[in-house]
Amino acid sequence: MAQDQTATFERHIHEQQLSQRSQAGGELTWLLSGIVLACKIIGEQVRRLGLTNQTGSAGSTNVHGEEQQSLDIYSNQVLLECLGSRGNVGILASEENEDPIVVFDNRDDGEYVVVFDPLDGSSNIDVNVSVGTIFSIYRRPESNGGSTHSEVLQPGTQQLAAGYCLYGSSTVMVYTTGDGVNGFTLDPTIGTFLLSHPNMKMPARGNIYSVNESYADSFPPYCRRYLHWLKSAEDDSLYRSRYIGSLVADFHRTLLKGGVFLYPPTSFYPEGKLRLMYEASPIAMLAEQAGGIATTGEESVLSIVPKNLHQRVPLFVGSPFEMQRLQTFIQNPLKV
Ligand code: P6P
Repeated sequence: MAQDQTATFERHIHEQQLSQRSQAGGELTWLLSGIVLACKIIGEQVRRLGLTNQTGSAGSTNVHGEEQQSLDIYSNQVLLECLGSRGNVGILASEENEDPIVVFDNRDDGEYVVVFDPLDGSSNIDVNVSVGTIFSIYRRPESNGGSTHSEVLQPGTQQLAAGYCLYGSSTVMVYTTGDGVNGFTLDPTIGTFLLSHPNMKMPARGNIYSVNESYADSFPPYCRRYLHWLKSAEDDSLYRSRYIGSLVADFHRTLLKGGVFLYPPTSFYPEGKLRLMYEASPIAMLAEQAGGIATTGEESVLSIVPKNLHQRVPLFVGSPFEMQRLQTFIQNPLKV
């Protein structure tokens, strides 16, 4: 099928804004185009990593005590610059920065809050494994006299848009503004994201489960029993295991193929490892917009009001069949 080179990401956003008759007008479109620009720049560096001086550790640690890769810092700077210069972003909050960054004090100028993980999975970058940028966009609340943090700490249900850019065998941008999920593949010959995955829907059931089984002994009992069910052939639905260790890549496969991705509580991460605001919430919005389900095992991810910017949560996300089966193990931990 000859690719329609006019089916660009920018055109799609514009048409969605028109169809949603959202008050945002072109503002959200302009903001999202800033994310597209940043991801193109980051993607170019990812593609050339072995040829640049961006490989390896930056010799520093981030707010989580995790070793920062040089490309983490570079990617963060690119997003701060591309979004900070859009003129309509009030606050930027990044996995790489301890506190949110106020771009405009005056709310009339910066009506949006953007939360992002500039390069998720970057510990894999030196071995050429797919990594990604994850973003989430909120409206900046009216002045409530509270702190900047209070303006950022909104539940996932308040997201205006969410998405990721996966730097994999191809560079794919997947996003939602609450009206379905669409995917775009970067055509490097023209430097443009073109519509390649219209109206993405997660299969009702899959045959892949994705979890780091090295921690299985410390998973909660319901989770160990669920894992046993996944691994025991039942009504011919033998599940295969796939785990990349890069959330964007593991979720993208789950979105396309169905099944389940899980990062349960462990002894090392009793609250779960993944961060609510810039990993779990945007992924949960995408999953639910595509017909999937996303929970912490106890509650819907999107309903959680964050306590702090870097709050961690467990994440179970996948097809309705596998997620409803998980629920039976949670509700009857000793019976199934
Ligand atoms: P583990 C990457 O560091 C990340 O935050 C996610 O992208 C990924 O899903 C998870 O951690 C992998 O964690 O403990 O399996 O290495």
